[in-house]
Amino acid sequence: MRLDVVTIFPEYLEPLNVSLVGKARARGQLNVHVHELRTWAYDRHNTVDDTPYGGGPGMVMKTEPWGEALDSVLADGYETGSRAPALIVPTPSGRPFTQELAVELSGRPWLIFAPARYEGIDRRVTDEYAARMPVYEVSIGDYVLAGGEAAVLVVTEAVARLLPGVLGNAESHRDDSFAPGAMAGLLEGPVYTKPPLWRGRDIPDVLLSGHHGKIARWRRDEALKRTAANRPDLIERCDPKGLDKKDREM
Ligand code: 6GU
Repeated sequence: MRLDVVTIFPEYLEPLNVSLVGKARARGQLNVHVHELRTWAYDRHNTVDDTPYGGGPGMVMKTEPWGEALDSVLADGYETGSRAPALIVPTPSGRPFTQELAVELSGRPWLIFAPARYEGIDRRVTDEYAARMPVYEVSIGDYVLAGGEAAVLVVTEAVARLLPGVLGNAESHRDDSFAPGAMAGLLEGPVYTKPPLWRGRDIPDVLLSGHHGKIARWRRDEALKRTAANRPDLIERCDPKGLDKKDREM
């Protein structure tokens, strides 16, 4: 997969060199290019923003630098054989970024991120590229960040770990909170490892029982309790057919 990020703060994307994403890059599973938007500014002050039409506070990112930047990134990608780009525009006004969307994006060969600072990018930029490729406006939650760069890191990590061969153990996706499967729609419950006794705290006996059926039942009950406590909205939305008799007794 090829990833391009166009930003006025390339340093903000340094974490893409680290950990899971960094390793995926080193292995050649992910081909990442970070570009400085100001490269495509056209005045001596490297201006990338201006005051909003219609008035109001804040600044709006200008059309021309974004247009030049995206055209250049697209030309480079096509020249080197990449195909089927999608543009990702992180914005608090976007659709919620979910595991389902992460799975969809992980199936695409080329993602171009356009994180904005200030009040956002002139609408004509997204309109222009939406005529040529899918454009995803995504929000990573109901709060406001100073810019979209942190969201690029979030989306990249969620997508990269789904790429074939990136996670060591393919099984590790299976029980992910939000993954489809037996625990669909439930948050993961607590986990434990050695030592068996720490500061007077032991671990639930069932985990030492060796009884796989009982362990699975216990994990499911813990997942239900945690979901009810932290995300009652997920319990409301859950398909009653996905609940067994013991679940309903919880
Ligand atoms: Cl993607 N960008 C910004 N600036 N704020 C956000 C966001 C994105 N998602 C939630 N808040």
